[in-house]
Amino acid sequence: MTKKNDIDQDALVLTQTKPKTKKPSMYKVLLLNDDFTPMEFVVHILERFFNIDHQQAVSIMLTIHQKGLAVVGVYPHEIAETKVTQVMEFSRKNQHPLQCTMEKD
Ligand code: TYC
Repeated sequence: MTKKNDIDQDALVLTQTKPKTKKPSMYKVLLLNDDFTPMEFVVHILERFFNIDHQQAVSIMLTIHQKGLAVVGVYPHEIAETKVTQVMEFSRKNQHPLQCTMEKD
């Protein structure tokens, strides 16, 4: 075949090697302060749903208590949504007004 045809095939290979995946957008999960949820309940939430050790959970809970809120994890959209749902459901069942939200990182 001609030289011209060889060049066309090289161009096709380059097109096919373009990356087909991209990193998912990440979302911050935030826990909000309130005047009623017991401190120990918030510590338990951080340990149970965010896999944070006891000492660090106490520290983060106190940060929320003092500053009003804290980021407690950063996850892809579906995982962040699951965390928010789990926290809201568990808080509601225990009759605490604890609020958990997510926002794009
Ligand atoms: N402010 C609550 C209290 O004094 C404790 C608390 C901490 C509540 C963190 C919510 O996300 C929270 N009992």
